[in-house]
Amino acid sequence: MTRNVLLASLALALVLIIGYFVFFRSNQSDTGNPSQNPAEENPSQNSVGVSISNFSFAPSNITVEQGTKVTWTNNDQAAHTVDSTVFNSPTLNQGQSFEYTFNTKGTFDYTCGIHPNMKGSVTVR
Ligand SMILES: [Cu+2]
Repeated sequence: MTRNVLLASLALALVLIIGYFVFFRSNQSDTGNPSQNPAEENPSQNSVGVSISNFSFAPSNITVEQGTKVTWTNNDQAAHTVDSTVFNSPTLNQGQSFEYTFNTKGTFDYTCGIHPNMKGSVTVR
């Protein structure tokens, strides 16, 4: 009788141990997934947004890694452009965007072609 109870206890312990390892392994594969996510997040880290609002670029001066795509979005009712010696946007009406990928290191100053007092820069390192 006590031997049967002992065997039942051992069987239960065995089931719990197996269950623990199955659970532990499934958790390990779960923790494996987040390590894949940073690689998937890298492309998004290589894109930066600049808002055009209140007749200014925000942020006006940014520093990005080589290969970063910068997207300017006009949030003003007034039309603006993004003009430099290496890139020129079309006229951006409210809600429209312009993007440029910076593959060359250096500092690129730009202005709005319609409002020359609006200034910004992108430093690529
Ligand atoms: Cu403007």
